[in-house]
Amino acid sequence: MDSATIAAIATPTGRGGIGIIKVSGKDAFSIAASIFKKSASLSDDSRETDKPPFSFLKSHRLYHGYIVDKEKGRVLDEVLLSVMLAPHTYTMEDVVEINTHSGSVVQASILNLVLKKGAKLAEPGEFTKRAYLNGRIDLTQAEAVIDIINSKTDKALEIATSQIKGDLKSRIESIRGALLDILVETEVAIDFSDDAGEILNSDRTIKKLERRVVDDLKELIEKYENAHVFRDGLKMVVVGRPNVGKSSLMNRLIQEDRAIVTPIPGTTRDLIEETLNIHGIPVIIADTAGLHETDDPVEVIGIEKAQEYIRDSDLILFMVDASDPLIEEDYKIYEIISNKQLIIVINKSDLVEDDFELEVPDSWNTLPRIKISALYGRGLNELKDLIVHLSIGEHGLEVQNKIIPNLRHKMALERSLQLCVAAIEEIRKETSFEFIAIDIKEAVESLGEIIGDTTTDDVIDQIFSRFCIGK
Ligand SMILES: Nc1nc2c(ncn2[C@@H]2O[C@H](COP(=O)(O)OP(=O)(O)O)[C@@H](O)[C@H]2O)c(=O)[nH]1
Ligand SMILES: [Mg+2]
Repeated sequence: MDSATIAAIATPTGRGGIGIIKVSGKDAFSIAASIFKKSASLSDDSRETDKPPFSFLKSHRLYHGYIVDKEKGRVLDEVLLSVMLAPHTYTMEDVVEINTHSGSVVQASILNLVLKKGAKLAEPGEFTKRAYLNGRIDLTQAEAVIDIINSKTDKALEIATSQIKGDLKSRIESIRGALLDILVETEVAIDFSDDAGEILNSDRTIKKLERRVVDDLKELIEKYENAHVFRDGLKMVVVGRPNVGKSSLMNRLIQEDRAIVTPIPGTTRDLIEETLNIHGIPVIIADTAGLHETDDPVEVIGIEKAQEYIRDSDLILFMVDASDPLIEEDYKIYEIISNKQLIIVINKSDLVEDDFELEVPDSWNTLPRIKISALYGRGLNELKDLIVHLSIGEHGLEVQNKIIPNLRHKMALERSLQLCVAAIEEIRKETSFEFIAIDIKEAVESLGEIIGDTTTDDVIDQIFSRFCIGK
């Protein structure tokens, strides 16, 4: 691991109450001491001469004082300095945090001073990566850090905090422990092949694999299927010809269900995008400008964007107008979206009789369909229920336990499951113990990828690249 001392501004840019500059590594204390003057010692330089410059800093204390650029003889800010000695810190290294007044110039000047004293600018996620590499947290807990930051609903936060506590890690470790027991038995059976039958009783081993490994793996995979949208959210888009009421529906939903939203770089588009909280699911909903044929180059770009967005979305609300028979344009739009998961939303139901049924082609009859009035807010709860119903598994809302694997975990769980099922089959067929051991060993490794024991550097880099600088 890179042994440089790293530093970064940990708080968001812009004006605010305070800003925090984090420094981690073996030189954190000496760097801090070289730029910090404790409040009482600002006018008293005598102490510095006979003691190492940072001996007055005690671990897990907060000091009031000033950041001073000694070369320029200038005080940069009045600050609080927290000092934390390894290993009881976020990174398990020496950590200093400088609580400054917030403001981009003051923070940048202090950071530059820290860098000038020998620190290296931290990469995105590097503090958390060090916490992982130094063994304070496993990879699932590191992933939970980013999940907490990205949480847009209470439920998403609950899942993330359970994971940061290590609940998923413990589950994986316990399954892996059971597999390792079986692996040891198998390997002993290989070494003492004459007594193999006594060492490895097939019925008992199969039962152990099924009860303590396969069932648990299946349960975790099911949890992903049933409830991952609570964490990952759902991308939904409203499409339909002009004037059917797409924007009216968006506005209604935003007023009722707007979730906690933070600006996420890279999502600014020419589409209007909002995050809703529908029964705990963070739903990113977008309103498309329209999908009609046009020669206007600006509109063409908008339509291309809409099509791209449709490709990436999980669910489409296909809106039609109850008060107006379907026309060619509706069918054309349907062709573009027909391979996606759809809900046909028949809007403006206030303009027709209650028992009115819009005439639709036979092929649409199997699609979920709902009548609403965006103008009067009618049918919105039913629409939300339908959205939730379509996006979570059968038992999604009942999932009490907060351990919900993410996609990366699920793929490793599936691979591990496959190998265990194969191993059971081999034991039944009395295949050689060598083959059984290979499968079990790979199943163990696959679980190791989840917690980070056997994860490749590429995957680790990819996980930490999703972090922001200073985390
Ligand atoms: N009667 C009625 N009018 C609606 C309803 N929803 C939207 N409208 C009206 O239809 C027009 C077009 O709505 P808008 O939301 O801009 O449609 P968009 O072009 O699909 O975004 C506006 O005059 C809305 O007030 C509805 O449920 N009932
Ligand atoms: Mg509109």
